[in-house]
Amino acid sequence: MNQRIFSGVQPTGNLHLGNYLGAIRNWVKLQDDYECLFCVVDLHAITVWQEPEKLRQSTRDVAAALIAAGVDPKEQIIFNQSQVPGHAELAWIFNCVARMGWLGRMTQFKEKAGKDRENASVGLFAYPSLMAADILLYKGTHVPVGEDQKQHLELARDIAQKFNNDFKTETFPIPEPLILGTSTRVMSLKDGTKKMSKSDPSDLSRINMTDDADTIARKIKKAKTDPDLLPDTVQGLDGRPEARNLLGIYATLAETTVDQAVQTFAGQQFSALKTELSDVAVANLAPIQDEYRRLLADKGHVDSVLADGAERARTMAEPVLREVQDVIGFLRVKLSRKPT
Ligand code: AQP
Repeated sequence: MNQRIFSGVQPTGNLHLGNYLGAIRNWVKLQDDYECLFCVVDLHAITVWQEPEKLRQSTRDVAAALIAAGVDPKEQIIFNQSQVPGHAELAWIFNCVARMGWLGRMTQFKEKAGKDRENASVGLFAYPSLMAADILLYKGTHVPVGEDQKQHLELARDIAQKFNNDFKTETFPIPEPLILGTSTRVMSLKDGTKKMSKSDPSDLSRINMTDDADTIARKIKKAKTDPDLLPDTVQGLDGRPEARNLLGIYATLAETTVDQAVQTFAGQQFSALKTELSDVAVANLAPIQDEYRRLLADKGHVDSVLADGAERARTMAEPVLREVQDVIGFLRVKLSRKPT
């Protein structure tokens, strides 16, 4: 069987350097070795409130950013999740396979729902069932996951296994995590212990993929530091989350190791690192931004890429859904009218 990857990104706002270095940049590399589905996961996004017009725009923006970063929409499939109804359909079936206790243990739900759990959407609770459906709808064999998504992938594996056991079938592969050595966890510029996030209320906490050179330089200049000079060993970064974060981002962008970056800036002030970091961030992002603007200016282009992707994804999903329906015992009736 082909090795098939499913990856998703939520259209919940501006993509930032964390999304790029932690995910998108790696996806671009994966397309050489795997058959990939890259999905703008709008069904996941609505587990918390989204303004309809912004959601539509963010969906286009995220798709454009993926293409601008180097995902090839002809070779791979780029689509938005809501346009392939099989995701929601299989997620429902998986809601009936997953156990309350399994979902109740998910730390992301606890974090995102916070103290106001009673007020969280049912969708936020059931989010991991949808994530399992995203992968298994295409019999995905591998999922590139960051630390924060490991628990959800475990759950997807448990769901696949329970489905296969309950129905005595081998319908679903048990998807494997693809831990990428190159992936980086990028932390907030305002707090080195919190991850850089689209939903952080402070725009100064993140570098958006669309920030211009001046904005990038200003945000890095304002980034939180500590009063000491930069250390001369990696061990010297212990207990210094901001220094670790800035050096980590620098190392990833400059395609070097953290060890090497520490050597480069040993004993220097943060300002020296910040200047270099701004330059390397701009050098990495500028070509992507040019292409991104060009794609969005070409009215209708991104929508046509998404339409093509959705059609191809539907074609792949249909036989899997039919197989699942047969296994479960749903009576499949012949429709005289083609569904839209
Ligand atoms: N700070 C980060 N460092 C490294 N990787 C990150 N990712 C997100 N933030 C960082 C990775 O980006 C991919 C897409 O993420 P997502 O948009 O689906 O959701 P998220 O992880 O919840 O990202 P945000 O920015 O924190 O969004 P909000 O604020 O809406 O929740 C994933 O592979 C993720 O690991």
